Amino acid sequence: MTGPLMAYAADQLKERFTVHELWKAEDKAAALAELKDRVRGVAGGGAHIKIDGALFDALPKLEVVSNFGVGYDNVDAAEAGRRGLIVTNTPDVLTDEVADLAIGLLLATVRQLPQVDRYLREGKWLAGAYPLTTSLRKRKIGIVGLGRIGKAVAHRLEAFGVEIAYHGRSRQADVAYRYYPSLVEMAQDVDTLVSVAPGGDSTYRIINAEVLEALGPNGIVVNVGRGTVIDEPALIKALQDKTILSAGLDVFEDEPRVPAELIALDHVVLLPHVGSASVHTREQMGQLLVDNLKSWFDGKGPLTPVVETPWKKA
Ligand code: NAP
Ligand code: 8YV
Repeated sequence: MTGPLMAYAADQLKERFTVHELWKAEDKAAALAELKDRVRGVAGGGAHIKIDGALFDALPKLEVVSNFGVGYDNVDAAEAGRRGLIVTNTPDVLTDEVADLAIGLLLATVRQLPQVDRYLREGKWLAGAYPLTTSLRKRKIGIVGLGRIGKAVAHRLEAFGVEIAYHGRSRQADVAYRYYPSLVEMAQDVDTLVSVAPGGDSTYRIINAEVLEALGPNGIVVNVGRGTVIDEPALIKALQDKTILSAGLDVFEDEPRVPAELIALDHVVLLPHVGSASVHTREQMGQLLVDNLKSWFDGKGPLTPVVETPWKKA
């Protein structure tokens, strides 16, 4: 294990395998040298230890990496593929939970729910009503990354009667929403961006100053994908200058460190990466992580390999 896992998953791993807890080792290089010829699987997740070529070099007997999370930007999956290793992730089991959170965060941002809550607690209601807020009514929503979670967000948004469009590298065959190959053009036509795109090089800071400017002064940005998808300094500047209206963020570029400039702004809603963080869904994710490893070491192949490391039954 490269980082701590919930007991629900860690206990199952310990029942079936000999588990080494790498993140607990004071001298990780020494721990890896000692484990060199024994480690055949890695259970990883979060940003604790990067799972990349250096780790693969250190563990020559490695066969499989089972990642806790559908996003695996913490794993160099392309390098794993080149070496014939398998990487698995936890798709689908968290889709509804994260989509629910995205809708909650969107509503919280538009209707300023945390700010309104603070207003009451601070006794300000006694002096007068909270100022009127902006509204979801008549908003046009552009989803960045219309994959499993993006589609679940769009499906929920249909019930709110808002216009929906999306941007990604390719048009999705199974939806009728308007597709924009250009993110800037979509930002010009909508007033709300909901990002559910993965991290990594291809999405690095694609929501940049130009996109934020195109979104305009009524613009709201919600991000439940990865923090690296947004140019954070550009977002902070747009919020400070009020060239966009507001933002609701569950993910940040350098978690768990959140820029003080963002925390200082009262017109943003900030969550500590809790999209999938319910007991139910984290257990489902933990189970899939464990089941991928069990299936692999039972000789049945991985259950949910990532695209960079496909697996075909021999
Ligand atoms: P998915 O089904 O693979 O969807 C990802 C979508 O992003 C696809 O529609 C893909 O479409 C699009 N995309 C990929 N690269 C892109 C690029 N360079 N530019 C624009 N769009 C791009 O994955 P998912 O299951 O929906 O999960 C999405 C992400 O959500 C994860 O990778 C993870 O980072 C994040 N997540 C966050 C939380 C949380 O707690 N906040 C929880 C779970 C997941 P194209 O291939 O057509 O571009
Ligand atoms: C997890 C996530 O919180 O699945 C993902 O991609 O971002 C979240 O569900 C995270 O992976 C746990 O480290």
